[in-house]
Amino acid sequence: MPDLYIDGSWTAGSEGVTAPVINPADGSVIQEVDQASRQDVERAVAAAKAAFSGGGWWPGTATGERAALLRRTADLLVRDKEDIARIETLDTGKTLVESRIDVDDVVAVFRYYADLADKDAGRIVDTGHQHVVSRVVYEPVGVCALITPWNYPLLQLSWKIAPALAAGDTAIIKPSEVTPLTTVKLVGLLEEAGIPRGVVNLVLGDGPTVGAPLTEHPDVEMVSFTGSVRTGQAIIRASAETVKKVAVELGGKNANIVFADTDFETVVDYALLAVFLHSGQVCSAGARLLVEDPLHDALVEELGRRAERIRLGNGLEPGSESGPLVSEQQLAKIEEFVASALEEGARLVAGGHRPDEPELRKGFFYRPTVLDDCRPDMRVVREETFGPILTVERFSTDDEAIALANGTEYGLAGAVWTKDIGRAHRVAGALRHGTIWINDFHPYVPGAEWGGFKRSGNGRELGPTGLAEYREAKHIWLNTAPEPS
Ligand code: TXE
Repeated sequence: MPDLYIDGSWTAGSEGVTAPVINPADGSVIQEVDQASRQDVERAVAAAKAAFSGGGWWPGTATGERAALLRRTADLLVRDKEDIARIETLDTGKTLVESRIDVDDVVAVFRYYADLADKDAGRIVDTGHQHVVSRVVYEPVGVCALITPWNYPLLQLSWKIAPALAAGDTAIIKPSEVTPLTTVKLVGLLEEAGIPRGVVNLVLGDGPTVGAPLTEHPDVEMVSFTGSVRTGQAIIRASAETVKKVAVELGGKNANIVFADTDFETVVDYALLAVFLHSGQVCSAGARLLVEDPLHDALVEELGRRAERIRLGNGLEPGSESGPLVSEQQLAKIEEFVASALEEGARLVAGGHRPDEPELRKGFFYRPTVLDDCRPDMRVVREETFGPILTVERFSTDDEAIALANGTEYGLAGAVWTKDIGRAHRVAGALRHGTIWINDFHPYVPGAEWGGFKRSGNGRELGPTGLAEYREAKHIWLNTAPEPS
């Protein structure tokens, strides 16, 4: 079956181009997928526009019907969970355990927005006049381009498509060219759930050929993007031409602050999970460990010991604790980051190389790495590595910890570990991050907003704000007793 979905039909690219999708665990080709041309992008935008404005029938659909469609999609995801999780693992390299959690999370996101869709119809505003009814209502924005990355292909898409459909928007989805497979599956499930023709369209391909034309198109009203800062900046610039709404999530350089009074065993487990989940390819990865002086030496030693014991392997194999990096390009980037850190004076505590096992060397694996004696001016500390690298810095006061954690261009997430709850709240209040965990790392719920301060982006996903992004507010003023003036 062809892989593009335009105007309610599965189709190959108009130029007949395909591209291989690579299994990062062994470098093999999983399958070839159809690639969209600029002409296909045009057709997809035209279909989304027609579905939005052709008689206004998709945005005009009863909210309950749109919610029912989201619920049906969630049920289909539950039905196909194992199949989808396996494909996500093949495509991204993450372990099957992680992929199953992703599918569960996606189901929860669809159900959350199904429940929220009809909860807020707007409000009545007090005008000071008895004879005037002033209403604020929410309407869909229009045609939305949803551009997603390769680390959480299915999950990131759900954060965008579920609220967009709940709001009554129509969409063109462009997944990362590196990991398109589960997105194709999800669009198939939306079709099975009964999505009307043209409401959801899927175009596959790279940024310049498929992503950029979407961000430049005058009929696209909004772009929601998750990815790198550099591409995010290009998208914001391109969107400025036609004054589109833009919501971008651009990653982070997240501090995990550990005070000396915290429970040692617990924080070891969580610090490893914080940074090495999905081999560090997580926008909220706890890649920067900040440790209070008295705990520093013991914690670093134990983290190094435990990192060396992490079992790398193909994500489909039950014994694997951590999978490969997503691509050869990411692997090369990580090798370069470690080399630069060592040159700048970091001390290698664990990892710092590709694994020795011949079968792992076929894939894009890299040993979990711990670097001590790091400083805020080092490149490995300043920039998002998006790989299995933990950098360790030390501090001796609360203010120093706060200054270190805030001393980055990013502001997505971070954590504070202490038994002193007053100190935890003080520090959490001072951090310029979109999410703060106290004595935890990584959990999220669909009902709580997600997004970044500073260069981590603008706009929010999830929660009520994640729905509001896909709506316009309209003020309707009704004078019930007009009189000649
Ligand atoms: O990202 P890109 P890449 C960070 C992470 C990673 C780095 C590079 O540090 O190492 O980015 O990854 C599409 N117009 N994050 O190069 O380029 C592209 O096809 C429109 C953090 O893969 O940002 C893909 O669908 N679209 C991040 C998507 O943008 C364009 C997750 C993301 O790709 C485009 C991923 C253009 N001009 C990477 N150029 C996070 N925030 O979690 C590319 N794209």
